[in-house]
Amino acid sequence: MESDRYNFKLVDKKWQKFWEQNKTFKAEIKKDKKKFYCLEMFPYPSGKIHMGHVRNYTIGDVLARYKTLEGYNVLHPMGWDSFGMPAENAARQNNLDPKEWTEENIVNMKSQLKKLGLSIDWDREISTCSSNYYEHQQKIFLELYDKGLVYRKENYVNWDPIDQTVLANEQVIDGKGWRSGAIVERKKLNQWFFNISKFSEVLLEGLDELNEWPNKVKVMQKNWIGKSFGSEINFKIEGNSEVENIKCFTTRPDTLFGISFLAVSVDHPISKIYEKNKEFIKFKKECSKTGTTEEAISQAEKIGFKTSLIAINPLNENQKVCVYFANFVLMDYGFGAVFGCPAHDQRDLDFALKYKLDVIPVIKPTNKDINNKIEKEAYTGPGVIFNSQFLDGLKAPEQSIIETIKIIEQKKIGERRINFRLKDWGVSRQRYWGCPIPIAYNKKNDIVKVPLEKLPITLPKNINLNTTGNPLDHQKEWGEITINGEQCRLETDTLDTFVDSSWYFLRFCSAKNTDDAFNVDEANYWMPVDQYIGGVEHAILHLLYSRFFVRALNYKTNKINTPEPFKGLFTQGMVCHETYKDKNGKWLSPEEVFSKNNQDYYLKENNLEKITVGPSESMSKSKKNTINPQTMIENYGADAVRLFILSDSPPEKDVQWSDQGMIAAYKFIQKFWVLHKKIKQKIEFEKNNNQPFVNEKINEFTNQMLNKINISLNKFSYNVIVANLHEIYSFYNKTTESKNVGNNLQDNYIKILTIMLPIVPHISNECLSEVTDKKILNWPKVENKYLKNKEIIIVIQINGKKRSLIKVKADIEEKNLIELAKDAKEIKKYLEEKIIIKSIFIKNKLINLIVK
Ligand code: ANZ
Repeated sequence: MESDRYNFKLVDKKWQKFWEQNKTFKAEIKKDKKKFYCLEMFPYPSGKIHMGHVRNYTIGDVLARYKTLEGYNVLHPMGWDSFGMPAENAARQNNLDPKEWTEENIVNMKSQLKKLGLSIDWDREISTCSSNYYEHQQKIFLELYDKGLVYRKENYVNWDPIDQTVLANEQVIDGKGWRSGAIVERKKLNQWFFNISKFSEVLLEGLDELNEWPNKVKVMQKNWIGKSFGSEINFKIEGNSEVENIKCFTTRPDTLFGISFLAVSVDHPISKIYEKNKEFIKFKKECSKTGTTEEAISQAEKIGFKTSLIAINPLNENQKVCVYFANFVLMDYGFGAVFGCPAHDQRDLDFALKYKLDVIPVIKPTNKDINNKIEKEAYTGPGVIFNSQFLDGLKAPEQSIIETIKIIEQKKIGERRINFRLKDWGVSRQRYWGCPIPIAYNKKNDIVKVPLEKLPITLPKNINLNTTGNPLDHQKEWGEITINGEQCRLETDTLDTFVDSSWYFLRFCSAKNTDDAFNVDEANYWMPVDQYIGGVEHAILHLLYSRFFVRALNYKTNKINTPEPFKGLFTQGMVCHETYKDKNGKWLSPEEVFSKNNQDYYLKENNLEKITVGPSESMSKSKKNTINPQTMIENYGADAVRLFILSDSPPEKDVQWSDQGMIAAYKFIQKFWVLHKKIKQKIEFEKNNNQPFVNEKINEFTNQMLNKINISLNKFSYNVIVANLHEIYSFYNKTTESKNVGNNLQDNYIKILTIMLPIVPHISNECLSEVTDKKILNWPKVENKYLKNKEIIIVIQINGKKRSLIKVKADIEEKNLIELAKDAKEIKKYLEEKIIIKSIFIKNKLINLIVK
């Protein structure tokens, strides 16, 4: 190694090789040690790492390295969420094999991640598209099927009639297929489902235990599970002998006297009566343009189809209303039917205004300033019930809902009911590049489980992906399977990739196990994940599915000791960059533009053309505002990139990419190397110093710094630690200016380098190797005696007599101490109607207040 110039390329390579060859980060069960399982989000192998990965994995790496130094037995694994649409699309466009494309990407991304110097146990690497992984997933599927947690049912899907495929809700744009542009149809298809709704209540209750999760994520999950308390109400129907009753679910039974219509979903069983009605068929088609998400439905214009049926208010037989089919009523919530109370529900009001139906207010606002008259806005606030016969006078909602339900139950026209919004998870995808579902159908079309010895069902190779619909439907030979002597056809749907990521954290515990998905003892040693780190975009689906999966695996056969897979969750912010557009509004990448003054930007290839600079936004390929991590690592070294990505913003907030910031981080590393050389010389000098002395200032600074960094590490305030590194530099730089520094320099410097290790591991290791022979380093312990801010006890005297003792921060100033003394219970009585005329203060010991 060159001695005076810091060559990050050599240093980075040296340490990365060292870590790899010595398998430094290999995790093994050590029962005598406390374990720590650190996990970051499962990357999709798109080909190149992006800055979001750099930030996510650097944050996780700091923690994993810190915990290792603290003496924990750390598991810090990495794998690839490698099934999914992009591989299939890329393969289709470029006539490639999705497997080859994916595997090549994995090789690239892995080498990029290694260059960041992550403390990963690569021996546990997994990839979901490998049959070593999905074989176990197929077994799990069958296990859940046997437990009754997997079923097949007909369900409505978005159907693209040109591509002959099911589209996810996000793939339907303005009612059209994103690729074909065809008008999307609602089609009933047989689909596979996981019975997640069975766990609604426990998934909701479990959130209370997750006290190391951000509250916002818990709120999002809570809303997604959506527990509603209300009542079912049975309405008698007139007008058609085939329909006697319609049941509705309501959270506001207390508004029943405000009813002006009853609405049902177009898929409600009563739609049978209208099956052949041309107008109804047209209406149903119109409704199918809305898409199937609740959001899409709530935003769409409310439309209805009036039937000849009449519903009777069960609390007031004289009140009769028309029954409509309406596009805003979902079939898979409650009973697929609602009673409309336009005065107190906005959707109902929109509908009533359109079809000129009555608006009958039944809640009088308690706040007199609010107008009782309903025009364009429904009143949903508190009040008192009126216009409602025997319910009049009840306080809404706290009294009125409960009281109305009691009456409904007495009259036997309905009963209380809890509903959950959470729906069963549809896992069927009509795609090639996913985990095959281990199910077949016999000639009678019965479901037949593929026997375990025939697993894994692997995907056929070298097939034509440029087909309409699911490519697997065209693989006749692949689809043939004999089960128990019977000719069967394999299921051609593959599993949603969210299934792959719902149990990968268990697989990491036993990544090499060939017999089982995971070994129960190993899972119970490592689980739960102590700290999970990732983007907030996974707040609902991925995290909820994983929470469901552990419960489903434990269902009937308790295996895993903890039902919650992720004990701590940290959601990091985005990496943002300014956006640039040329005069035609075309996005430009940062590499295509330049600036002389950081204000005006020009096109590089033609420096006359001024560029429009847009706001800083989260880096995305579509806006071309990305920075390639690999280039940065090559230009500035891994430590500088890590340092920069952690600086400026707390990890939970967005961080702005800036070239100056990147350069500053690079300069810091270089500067530190120069300091290191100086310190090294001083250490040598002190060894031969015949007038040795202990420099207390170094002890004090180092211990205080260590204490601060400990606090920041435990709060994820990594940006503060980066600022602390600058303080460390300044202090040590100044201290080493004196001729005699103190013979405690070496010990303290080793401590400093050790606490820098998690953030900038390459340079810290290199410096450490030059000042110590120790191979195993431990996180240094704070020596409390050097902490200024430790708490001390101070005597309070009044007119020279000891009256109380108070605990305060060391080095408290006189005026602050007087204020605290005045507030102390035992002192107050001596100060009543007195004034303090003088105080005698002995720092960190005593204060004597002279009063008159
Ligand atoms: C009458 C009523 C009056 C309602 C009122 C609200 C306010 P949450 O809280 O989300 O559970 N609803 C019931 N089933 C429905 C379905 N299948 N599709 C669409 N809407 C449905 O919402 C419960 C409310 O959503 C229920 O209470 C019902 O409207 C509607 F002043 O009943 B309500």
